[in-house]
Amino acid sequence: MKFKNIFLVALLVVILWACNSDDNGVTIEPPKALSETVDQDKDSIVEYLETHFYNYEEFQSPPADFDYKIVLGKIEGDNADKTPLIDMMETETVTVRSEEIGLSSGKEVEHTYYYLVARQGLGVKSTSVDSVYVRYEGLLLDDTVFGASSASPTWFDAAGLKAPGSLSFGSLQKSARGFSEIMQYLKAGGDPVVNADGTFEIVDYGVGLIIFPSALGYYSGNGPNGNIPSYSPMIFKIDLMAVNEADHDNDGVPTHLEDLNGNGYLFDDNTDLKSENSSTSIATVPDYLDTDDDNDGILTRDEISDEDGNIILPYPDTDGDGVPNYLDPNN
Ligand SMILES: [Ca+2]
Ligand SMILES: [Ca+2]
Ligand SMILES: [Ca+2]
Ligand SMILES: [Ca+2]
Repeated sequence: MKFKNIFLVALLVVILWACNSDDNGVTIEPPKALSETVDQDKDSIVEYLETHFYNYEEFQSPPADFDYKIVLGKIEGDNADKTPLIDMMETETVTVRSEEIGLSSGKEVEHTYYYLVARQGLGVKSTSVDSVYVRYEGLLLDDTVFGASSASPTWFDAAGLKAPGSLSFGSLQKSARGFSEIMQYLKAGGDPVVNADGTFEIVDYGVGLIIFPSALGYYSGNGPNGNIPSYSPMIFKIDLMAVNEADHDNDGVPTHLEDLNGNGYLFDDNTDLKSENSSTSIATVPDYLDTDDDNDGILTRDEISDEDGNIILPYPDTDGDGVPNYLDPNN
């Protein structure tokens, strides 16, 4: 319960801060409706996909010195006969709730993103909610690069990047949700290769590209560096070097298994939502951050462990109703 309390205090601080910031004399325009931006974004993304290609020939028949970097180009001139991205990318649809972008209208709007696996990778498969070690480059649809990792990869919390709200969710910084979605289609690199000088490198890592609408990005916001125009669809090139399975609340249930409805989104899985809503608290805690998922007063970890602290698999279900004890307040 201690973790939950800390989390609630953090959220309260954020909300108070948010209220204050409305008070500085600047008129804050309400964000546009999702139904307005979704079609605009789709049109501009499709136009991009019809007029651009990537260096698929190099990925198909890699030259000896190929660096496995995705290069995007326009279909014109010498490249007029290239196959456009629209014929090479896969699509997936996710639901965006208006609350996630700071609107309280209770709308849910389907959004489509486009992705491409240029190289699968030879290591472990990722999910879109684990800890990922990546290199990236982010672009706008006018091909401007707005940000990139250095040559060295960076660890990201793919789950936290999907946090809703225009500010943040608890201590989680709101980021581009679409950035995390590509991870589930890629695998990490193989075992690191140790060089003669003792340094090591990761080879055979996954390489992917994702293009998504602004509601999966910063929407009406401008990104962490303030250099992204409002309502920008975004493009990310991703090298997935390594993956660590996450258990954010350390309750013994891996984070990807706390996505109970299996939609890759963790903020709509909250087993004890009813009791959290009926408490005096203003905040709710999704399962992946909740150490007592069913709020029966027994920690999740204690409900899935034996006397020696080992996790019991499958998770115990004493009354055999198909709901494991840690999600069953009656058990
Ligand atoms: Ca979910
Ligand atoms: Ca909860
Ligand atoms: Ca939990
Ligand atoms: Ca419990």
